[in-house]
Amino acid sequence: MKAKSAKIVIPVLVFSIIMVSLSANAADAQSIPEWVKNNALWYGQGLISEIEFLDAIKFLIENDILIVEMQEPQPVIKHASVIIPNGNSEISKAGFYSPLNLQIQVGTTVSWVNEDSVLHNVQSLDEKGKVVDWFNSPPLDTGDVYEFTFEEPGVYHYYCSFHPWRVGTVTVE
Ligand SMILES: [Cu+2]
Repeated sequence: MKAKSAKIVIPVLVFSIIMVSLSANAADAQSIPEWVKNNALWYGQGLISEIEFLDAIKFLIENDILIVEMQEPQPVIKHASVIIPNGNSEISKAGFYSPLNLQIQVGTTVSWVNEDSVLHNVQSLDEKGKVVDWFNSPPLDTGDVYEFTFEEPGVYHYYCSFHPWRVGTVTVE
């Protein structure tokens, strides 16, 4: 008894999927062959096997009559960059880290990119402005990149030990 009711439910379910697809792809409405329509009926009546019935569905998918849209999960952005721009070595009202306060989610990898013509580094600072070994780059030449992944929320400050007036912030939420 149980098997019989399942047999009826499946064609109804499949046909409702086909209807949804057809409403979105009206141009394909005529392209469902009669034998496919009959297959569903016959399957519901127990005249053909499940494999034969599913073959009809497979036919619809393979011939792009039934469009199955796969939705890829949106990747969470887990990468961000800080540019060390030209003029960053100077004591000036320009040439700041860009962005000066980077806001990211936990688990984000940050790349510091030295786009200046001068060597820089990235040294993490504690709340008293003392260098701590949370994230510390070697000297970065022009074009060099230093990466660090932030796994804990917090407000992180850093500076360049060659140009200590340049202080930046990474806020991790
Ligand atoms: Cu520097």
